[in-house]
Formats: sequence, C-alpha cells, structure tokens
Amino acid sequence: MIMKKEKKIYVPMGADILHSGHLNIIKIAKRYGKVVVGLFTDSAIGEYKRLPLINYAQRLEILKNIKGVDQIVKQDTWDYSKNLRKIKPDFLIHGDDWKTGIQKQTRLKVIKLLNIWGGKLIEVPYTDENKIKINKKDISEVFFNPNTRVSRLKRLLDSKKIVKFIESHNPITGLLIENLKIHFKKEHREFEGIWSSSLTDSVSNGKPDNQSVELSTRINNLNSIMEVTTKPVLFDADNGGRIEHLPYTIRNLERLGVSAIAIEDKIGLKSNSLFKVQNKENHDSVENFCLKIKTACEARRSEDFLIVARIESFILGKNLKDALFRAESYSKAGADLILIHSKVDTPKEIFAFAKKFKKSKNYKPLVAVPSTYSKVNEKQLIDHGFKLVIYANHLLRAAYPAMEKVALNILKNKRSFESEKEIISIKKILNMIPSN
Ligand code: SPV
Ligand code: MG
Repeated sequence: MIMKKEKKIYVPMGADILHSGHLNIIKIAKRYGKVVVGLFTDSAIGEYKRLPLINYAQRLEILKNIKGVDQIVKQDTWDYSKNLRKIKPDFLIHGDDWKTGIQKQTRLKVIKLLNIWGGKLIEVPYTDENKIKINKKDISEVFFNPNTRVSRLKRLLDSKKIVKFIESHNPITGLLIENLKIHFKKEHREFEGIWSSSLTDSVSNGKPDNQSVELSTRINNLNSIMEVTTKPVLFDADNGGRIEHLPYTIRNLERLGVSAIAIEDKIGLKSNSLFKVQNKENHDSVENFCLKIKTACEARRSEDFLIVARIESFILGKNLKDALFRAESYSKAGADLILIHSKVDTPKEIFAFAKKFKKSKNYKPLVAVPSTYSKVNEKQLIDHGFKLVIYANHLLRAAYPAMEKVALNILKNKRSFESEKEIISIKKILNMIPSN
C-alpha cells in the first residue's frame, strides 16, 4: 500500500502579540496538513520594523503551546527562500496585506519559488489589529517597564548589524527620536536609541561641558526624557565620578530603565574631548579605571545593563599601543563595549585600532562617535567591527541655527509673518504631545 504523504504548509510569523488573527491563520493552515511555522527572529523583524516586544525565545515558547502548530523553524531573514528550498512546502499561507508595499517583492519571489515544486500560495484577509481592538500602545506600556527597557540595548546589539543612537537633551527631542522613522531604499530606518550627552545637557543649560551641571541634576532631567520615550538610553557619565559614588549612580540609572552607562578614562577637571588642547596628565591610570569598571559591574542588578568603557588615548595625544593596552585591560575588567574616541577628521585612528582589536581574544563590540570624522558611513563602521554609532550632538546643533534664523528675521521684519514658513504650526507642535 502506498502511504499518502502528508502535505506541509509553511506559515511565516512574528507572533509578538498573539491575537485571533494569528490563531485563525493557524486554524486555516491546519486544514491543509502539517503546520510548519517560520518564526521570525528578532534580527529579521528588526530589518523592517521595531524589535518585537518579547524576544525570540519567549515567542518560541508561547508558540510551541499553540494548538495546531506542528513544527517551528527559525526564519532569520525576510527572505523565505532558504527555508522554502529546504522544506519544500506544498503551501505557504500569508495575510493578503503584502500585495503592495515593502513586501511586494518578497511575495513575487515566494510565488516563483513555490512554482518549482508545484507549491501554492494561500492568501487570507489580513487582520487589522485596530479592528480586533488591539492597541499596541497600551500593550507596549505593559511591556515597557524599566526592567524590560534596560535589556533593549542588549537585544538590539544581538540582532542588528549596527545600532544607531542620537543625542537627546530634553523630552521633546526624545519624542522626536521616539517617533521618527523612514522607509528609504527599501529599508526601514530609525534611531534605535538615545544618547544622553554631557555636552548637549550642559550646553542646553547654558553651561560648559565640565561637570558644572552635576550628575544628579542630569539624571533628574533624564527622568523627564525617560517618561515620554520607550527606546533604550545610553547615559554619558563623563568619568563616572568618584568610585565610592558610582554604585549609586548605576542603580539609579538602572531603576529609571537606562540600558547602559559610558564612563571615560579621564580624571581632573573635565573638558570636552573635542577641544583641541588637552592635558595628557588627565589620563586615568589603567589600574584605577579597571577598578571603576569592576565596581560598575558589581553594582548593576542585571547583566543586561551594559558598561561602556570609553578610551581617550587618541584624544589626549597618546598612541595606538596605549589605546590597545587599555582596551585589553578594560575588556578583562568586565566592560561590555569599548568606545574608542577620536577628534581627527578621518576615521583613520579608530579604524587602525579596530583592525588590531578585532583579533584580540578579549574583543568586545566597538562604539564610534563620529562627530569630527562625519564622512564615515555606517557600512564602513560595520566592516570594522563597530556595533554602535552615536550621533552625539546633532539635534542641539540643528536647533540652535534654526532658532537664531527665526529670531533674526523677526528683528529684521518687525513681525513674525515672514518666519511662518520656517516654523512648525502651533497645531502641529501641540499635536506632537500624545494626549491621554
Ligand atoms: C558628549 O556628547 O558629551 C560626549 C561626546 O561625551 S564628545 O562631545 O565627543 O566628548
Ligand atoms: Mg560627554
């Protein structure tokens, strides 16, 4: 007797917030045969939109317990070809929302591929989450408690080729970063997180970047940014302050939901790293700075709170050897990421460093702050092993000339009418603030 082979049906799914739409797809799929779910990894989802609220392992666990699911395979890109060629399903089921927009090409590719072995595409009406009263915002508020927020940077680093942070010095800037996204050249792009910069915090308070604005004041101000945003935050803590105070700073930040602290290996009266003249004596000893890193590591409650060790060798006129020795030592002391800073106008220093450090057994992912070497692009940074890029001061630098221009025009014209086209309408600025 010839046994009839069970048909296989492939169901690609993110399964972040499972709702009746997902269950319906699984139910329909089950009518056709063995249900193989291609569960998107965090990085696959990150290619087109924000990271899911819950991570891959948790989504896998939930899905395993859903009736009708026979097998789950990892779907690690938005291109299904690899899994389809391997599984050769008789059917693939998908919501019909992909006929237009960003997934249109994927759909055509799937149809072509299925054709090779006579597979068929089944399309079901897409479930509009609004119609089944799923309010992602309400749900995300449950997920975005400080604990889950802390771990977001780690998840991003694990799932993205490069993570892009930009500076925020006040809540409205935070909101801008929170909501800004574009589809450009077939890619979804947004800043994944917020850099809480000592420079822009100080300057926007009319003070120099020399710790005149105290750490506790900065953390209090940061609280207002945290309140209106959900993206991960990296706090620039200068040199971290006194070692005795560091554990309290770390716990304070962690409690707020901050994901990481950057501490730099400088001592004495702080001056901004981008100033031309720097005092070599201001370099901390390797021993002392390692102690700071260890203290920071011990103080954190969760290992998902990351310690970024920032090396100022190039800023202070020291050489590559010094920078590399420090990187090795800081890494061994427990730093999770290494920020190699530079104030020359090309990335040559940081790339020379990266080429060597990449080979080290103590290698840690690298962070770049391309303020002076702004011609460097993200692809070049990725190729050199950088995992995080920080646009450290750009929003404040953009705001100042825009404000100056409008103020000057009002003075010139003795009225504001001529400036209307340069400024956002009152209605729009008010609407930027979500009302509850
Ligand atoms: C900051 O943004 O405050 C920084 C980066 O620390 S830099 O200004 O380059 O020192
Ligand atoms: Mg700073």
